Amino acid sequence: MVFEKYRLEIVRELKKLLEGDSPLLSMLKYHMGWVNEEGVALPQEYSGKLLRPAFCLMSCEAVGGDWRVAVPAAASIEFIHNFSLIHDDIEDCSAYRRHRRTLWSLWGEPRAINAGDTMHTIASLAMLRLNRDRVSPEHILEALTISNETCLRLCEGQHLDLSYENRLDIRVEDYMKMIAGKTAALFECSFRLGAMLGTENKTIIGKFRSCGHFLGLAFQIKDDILGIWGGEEAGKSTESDLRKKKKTLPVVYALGQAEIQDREFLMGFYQKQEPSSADILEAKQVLERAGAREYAKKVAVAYYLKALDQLDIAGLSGLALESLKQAASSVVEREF
Ligand code: GRG
Repeated sequence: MVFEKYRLEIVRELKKLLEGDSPLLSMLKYHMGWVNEEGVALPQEYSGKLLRPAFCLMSCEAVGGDWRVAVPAAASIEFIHNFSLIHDDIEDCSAYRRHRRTLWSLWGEPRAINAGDTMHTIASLAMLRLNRDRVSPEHILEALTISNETCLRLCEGQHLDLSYENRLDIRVEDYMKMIAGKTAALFECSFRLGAMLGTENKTIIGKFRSCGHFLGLAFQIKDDILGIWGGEEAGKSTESDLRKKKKTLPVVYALGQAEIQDREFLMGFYQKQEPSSADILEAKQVLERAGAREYAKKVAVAYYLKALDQLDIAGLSGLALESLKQAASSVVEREF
C-alpha cells in the first residue's frame, strides 16, 4: 500500500529514534513489530500499514516540496498513532492487534501505560529532528503546536468513543463528532504538516488539511465495516467491536433505521453483560438486514470523494499528486 521509497525512509527514521537496548525500548520495538517478546529481531516484521506517515510525505511532494525534509514529522505522526494504539488496547482490554498479543496483555497494564507514555514523548523528540534539514525554528514550533493540538483532539474523540459504549441514543452527528477527533484529526495533521513543509501557500495547505480530514472520516468508517465484516487479515476479532458495544456507524444506523423487531433485538443485545457468539452472529444479520453495511459503505465513499475534491480544488498537478490520489483510494478499498 505504501510506496517502497517512503516506507524505507520512514522505518529507518523510526528505528533511529528507538535505538538502544533497554527493556523499556524493547517493549516499544515489540509493539512496532520489529522484535519478539524476548527482544529478538524478527525475520518478518509486523509493523502497521504506515499510512499516516506516508500521506505526510506524499503531501509534501505533491505540493512541490522535498519529501525527505518531512521524514521527522512523518515519524512523529507514526509514533503518536502507535502511542494511541497502546493506550487504546489497554482501555478496550484488547488482547490482540496486528495478529500479535498487545503490550498490556504480555507485560501488564502499568508497564504498558508507561511504555505508551514513553512513545508519546519520543514522538515530540522526533518532530524536533526537523531542524536537521534547515526547517526554520518557527516552522518546527508550528509543527509541534499542530501535533499537540491534534493529540488533544484524539483524546476528546477517544473520550466520546468510550462514553458512547453505554448509550443507545447516539445519532450519526454524535458519531461523526467522535471520529473527527479520534481518527480524522491525525490524518488531517499528516496532510497538513506534509503540505506545510513543502509550500508556504496557505490556501494549498488548507485544502490538503481538509483532504486529510475527509479521508480520515472515510478511513474510520471503512474500519467500522471491517470491524464487523472483515476477514482474518484485520488482525483482530470481527466480534470485538460488537462485544465492546462500540457505536460504530453501521450500529448507529441500524439502531435508528432497522425494522421494529430488529431494533428491539439490538436494544436487548446492548443491554446484555456478556453477549454470546450466537448473539453476535444474530446482531450481524440484523445489521445486514437493515442495510447498515451498504449505508456505511456509501458514506465512506462519499467522504473519500470529498477528500479528492479538496485535492482538485488545490489546483496542482503532477506525478506525485497522482500517486497521492492512488494511495487515498486504498483507504476505502483496503481489506485490513
Ligand atoms: C495522542 C495524547 C494522545 C492520546 C490518545 C487512546 C487515544 C487517546 C486515542 C485512540 C485513538 C484510536 C485508537 C483511534 C482508532 C484509529 C484507527 C482506526 C486505528 C487503526 O489504524 P491503522 O489500521 O493501524 O492504520 P495500523 O495497524 O496499520 O498502524
